[in-house]
Amino acid sequence: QLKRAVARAAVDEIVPLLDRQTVIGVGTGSTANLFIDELAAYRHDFDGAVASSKASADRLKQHGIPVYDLNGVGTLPVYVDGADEIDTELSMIKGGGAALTREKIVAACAQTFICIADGSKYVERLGGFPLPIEVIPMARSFVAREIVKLGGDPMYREGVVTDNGNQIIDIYNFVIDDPRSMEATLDQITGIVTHGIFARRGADVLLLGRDDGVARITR
Ligand code: DER
Repeated sequence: QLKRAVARAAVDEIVPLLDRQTVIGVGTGSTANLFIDELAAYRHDFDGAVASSKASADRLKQHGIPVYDLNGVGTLPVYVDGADEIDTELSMIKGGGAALTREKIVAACAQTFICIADGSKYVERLGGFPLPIEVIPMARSFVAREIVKLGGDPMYREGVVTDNGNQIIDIYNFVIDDPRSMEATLDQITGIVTHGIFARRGADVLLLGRDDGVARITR
């Protein structure tokens, strides 16, 4: 299965970075979950992990892997996470799992971001996947109006509350020709906590699962 192959490749990729004191950053989603499972099987040569969601923290703990608060650790050598889309510059759309804020925070603390994904996520241009944004609840309608001005179709992700107590809007029909520029534009909109464009801080390595094996792609 492609996802398990990239999850295993990610463990192989990080082994040279690990020693008994190492704490790594771990993402959220079905591919990240398989990475956690593969990591657990390898479990003897690193100290623990910082998780980008309660769900990932729980999975790590179930495997007996120590989970640390980000405030208790310094720079992480590596962050391993999936993506909803990733382009040829290794810019990503993330947030399908509503964990984008903590994912972006832990990624910001890591030296190397390793993205693990199956081939369907690799695109020429971002925007086919609706762009998730995390908003402060009272600002949801204001942000939606600002998104319409930018040409997107905002849809409130009903019934979802993030680990931070905020809400998610998904932006449909939103073509992102220049991810870095759109990242800066969205960063200006008051009420947006985090948007799902990871361009300024994109991935450093992509492990892409294809029928013929796992491709290792760098910028
Ligand atoms: O929500 C997220 O950012 C996840 O990383 C998501 O983008 C990838 O989830 P998947 O591995 O289940 O496709």
